[in-house]
Formats: sequence, structure tokens, C-alpha cells
Amino acid sequence: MSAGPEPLPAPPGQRRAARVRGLAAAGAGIVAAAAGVLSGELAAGLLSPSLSPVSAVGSAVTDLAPPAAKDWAIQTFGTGDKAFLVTAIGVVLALVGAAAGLLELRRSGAGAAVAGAVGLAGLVAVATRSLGAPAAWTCALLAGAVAVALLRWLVGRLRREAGPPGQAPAGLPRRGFLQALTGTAAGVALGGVLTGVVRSASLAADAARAALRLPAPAQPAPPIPAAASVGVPGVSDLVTPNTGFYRIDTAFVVPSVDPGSWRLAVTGLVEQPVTITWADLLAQPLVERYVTLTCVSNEVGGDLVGNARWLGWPVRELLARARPRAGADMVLSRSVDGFTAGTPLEALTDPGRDALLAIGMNGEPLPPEHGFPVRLVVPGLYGYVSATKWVTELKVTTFAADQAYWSTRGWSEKGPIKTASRIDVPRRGSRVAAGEVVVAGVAWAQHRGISRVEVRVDDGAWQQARLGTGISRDTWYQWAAPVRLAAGRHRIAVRATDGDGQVQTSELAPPAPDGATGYEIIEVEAT
Ligand SMILES: Nc1nc2c(c(=O)[nH]1)N[C@H]1C(S)=C(S)[C@@H](COP(=O)(O)O)O[C@H]1N2
Ligand SMILES: [Mo]
Repeated sequence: MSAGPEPLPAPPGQRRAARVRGLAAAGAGIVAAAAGVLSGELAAGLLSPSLSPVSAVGSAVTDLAPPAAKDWAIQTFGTGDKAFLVTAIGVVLALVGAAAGLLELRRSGAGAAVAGAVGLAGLVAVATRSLGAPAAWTCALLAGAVAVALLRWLVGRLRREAGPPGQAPAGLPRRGFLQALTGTAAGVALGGVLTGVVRSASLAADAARAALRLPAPAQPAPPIPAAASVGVPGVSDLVTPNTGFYRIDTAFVVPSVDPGSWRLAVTGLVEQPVTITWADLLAQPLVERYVTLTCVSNEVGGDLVGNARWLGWPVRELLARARPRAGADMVLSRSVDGFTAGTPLEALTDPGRDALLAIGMNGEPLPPEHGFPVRLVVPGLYGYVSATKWVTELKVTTFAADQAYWSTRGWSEKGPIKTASRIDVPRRGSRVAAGEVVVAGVAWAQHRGISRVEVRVDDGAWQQARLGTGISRDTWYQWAAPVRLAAGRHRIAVRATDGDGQVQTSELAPPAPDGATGYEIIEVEAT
């Protein structure tokens, strides 16, 4: 508080200038907020609809709202309750934006702090909506960062031109600020149109997916045996939740495929070319299988691996209808986005290996990122030679005649999964209490299964771990082993033996061209 004499009432011209300055700051705040929200939505629209920060905030609000408020919204707006919620979020954000603009005008940095806090709240909403994917965080972070940066830039300009409040004489915003503001607003409008276009393209597929009820499997997956779990906290879940499932593909924009117009054509070296529709596929007796997918790019100890319960139709049934010709040895599966994978024909026709045209993942329709509406899942083969998402064509051909996407880029044309084991606990580089320490993790050798896992401390002897029963030989297995650690630094190594009795190789190989090998060795410090 100033101890000086009361300030004289400002002259009318000054008061008007102060009002205009305030309006300009509020406008700048609204435009900055809109730009932030749009950036987040546009990024989500391009990457994947399920990453939308506004949707995350909307569902967070829905969850937190008292039931009475929810009932009221549904009664008042019916199926328009979502639109109402989005509008309400928009109004609140505009108000907060205006307030942040005014605050920023008063004190540089104050409004930006408010905008940052709102961005942070959005980030929390995204994080708690089980959209833990890094891409989801990125969309929310982008939204907050754009809003904060624009707010600082626009209001900073205004302060330089018109002076902060309380500083006489108040000037009017000048050309530079007005140009910056209208330019940004025009950018927001353009971004809005762009976002709308991107989103509406994925709307048909989204609506179809949301309305979809998966048929019950003719052959459900047998229940997971209790002994499959080793019961150690921190070890990878036997079944990876969809939201935590690794995602690898070449698609910058997640393809939006409307099942209503989806077709799968079996072409090439066949007696009878066949095309099936979504309805045809749903009418087949579907089976459910747990299969662990692995990426050839996975490093030793890496996390490009996950296990899910897939619902689908064995692809051998479809191939049987088409009747492959003698001499064919490969199926080139093609996705709507042009990606191709080359799979040995025998892996797809083998009655002992349930290669699926999958439509369900852990009881849900395939998430858009994981290939909605239909993808291939082939036990035992790395994803790049088998797991085509958004699949639309199976061309029966030969390895001599055709090359798949990654085979033309230096990766092997065949990609059987190599035996691998990973330590999940204790964490690499962590500190543990000296004495008995439980080491645990997962091991996989899809379609051969795992028969043994061993661990070794420093240069000690290999000791056998307790091995979970696994779900099937097509999935990963949990394992756990108590080891004694004296105080000090230690190396802990793990190795697995597959179902054929082959010990995992200790030879180090990088992922290219056909999968990494070597033992995972972690360092921990016992204290
Ligand atoms: N259409 C398409 N399908 C694809 C790919 C791709 O780039 N495009 N990548 C493959 C690779 S390399 C892997 S490891 C798996 C990963 O499947 P996920 O993203 O569902 O985990 O998808 C496979 N299917
Ligand atoms: Mo992959």
C-alpha cells in the first residue's frame, strides 16, 4: 500500500483507456486459452482420438460430479449431455483465460501461472484417465505450453504498448498488439477448422467402435491358472491392460477404418479369391487366445512386449476357403495405410498355431491404435512379420516374389521370436536392503514356451527361479527368485530356457536385423 496521498480520480479519458486495456488483456487470455486447447485437440486428432485432453477432462468431471448433477444433466440434455459438458468446459476455460489475461496485465507472470495451473489440472485429468500413454501427456503438455506462451507473448506486448494498470497515463493498445491478437485469433479459427476435419474423419469409425458389442467367443480362453502368477509386487501383469500396451507402427495418423466399409480380400496364388466383410467375420465361430506380442526392436530388458487376450477367427479357416496353390510360401498382409508384413504361409495354416484375424483385445473391440477393426496376431513371430493392424488384404505369394515393408529396409524376411527374459524387480540401478532380495520378472519364447528361468548374482552359480505356470506357450511367464545380497554393489543376471530345452543365448546382438539377444544384467546396491 502506498502511504502517499489518495490518488486523484482518473480523468474520463484515462478510465476509458484502462477499460480498453483490460478488455484487450481479457481477449488475449481467451485467445491464448483457445489456442492451447486447440493445439492439444489437434495433436490428439492426428495421433489418436483417445488422447484428447478435453475428453479426459470431460470424463474426469463426469466421474467427480455428484450423481444428482449427472441425473440433472442427462434429464435436461438427454444424449446432448456430452455436448453440454464440452460447452461448459469451453465457457469455464474462456472465463479462466480472460481472468488470466487480466492478471497477467497486472503482474507479468501471474496470469501465466494461472494458465499453467489449469494446464497442470488437465495433465492430471489425462494421467488419471488411465491414458498413461506418453502421447497423451504430450497432447496435454502441448495445450498448456501453447496457452502459457501465447498469453505471455500477447499480454507482454500489450504491457509494453499500453503500460500495466496503475501506471499512468494508461495508453491504448496499439497496432502491434492488435495485429498479434487478430493474427493469433485467425490461427485459432484455422486450427479449429483443421481439427474439425481431422476429427470428423475418425468419427464414423469411433461411433461404430463405441456401438460395437463383441460376439461371445465360441471357444473362450481357458481361465488363467492361479499358479501363473508369482505374486510379487512390481512384476509385469500377466495380462497387459490395453492402455498400457506398447504401440509400434509407421502411422503418423492412426487410420480410421469404418467396419461398415471394411473388406478383407484374399488374393494372389489361390484357387478361389475370397473377400469377406465385417458382418461375415462376426458371423464366424470366434476363439479367444492369450498371445504375447513382441517387437523385433525390443532391446534386451526392453518393454516393447505385452500380453493380451485376443478374440478372433483363425486365419487358417479363411485361407482354407481360398485354397492356396502349391508353391506359395508367404502371405503378404497389407494394411489400409500401406504397411505390409510377410508371414510364412505355414505359420498361418498350421492347425496347432492359432494365428488370428483379431477383432477384440482384452474384452474390448481393438483400440484404434491397435488396429481397429481387424488385425493379425500370430503366436511366435515378431510383430513386423505378422501382426498387421488395420488389415485389408492377404496376398498369398512367395518370399521370392514379394518383400514386406521392413524387409526392404534391412530387416530379416523371417522373424521368429527369440527366447528372452527380463528383470522387473528390483529396478535397474535401485537400492535394496541387504539380505534376502526377491528378484522377479517375465520370460518369453512364444510358441515354444518357457521351461526354466535362472538368475545369477555377480559371478556366482546360476540358481533356478520359481517359474509361474504361464498361460500357454504362446504367452510370457512370470518368474521369481530369492537371492542373498551382502552390502555393496551387485550385478544380477537372468536367463531362460525354452520349451524345447534350448538355453537363451548369452551372445549379444542388437535388434537389427532379426531381434536382440544377450542376458539382461542389472546393477543394484544393497545397503
Ligand atoms: N499397419 C501396421 N501394422 C503393424 C505395424 C505398422 O507399422 N503398421 N507395425 C508392426 C509392428 S513392428 C509391431 S511390433 C506390432 C505392434 O503392435 P501394437 O502396436 O498393437 O503393440 O504391430 C505390427 N503391425
Ligand atoms: Mo515391431
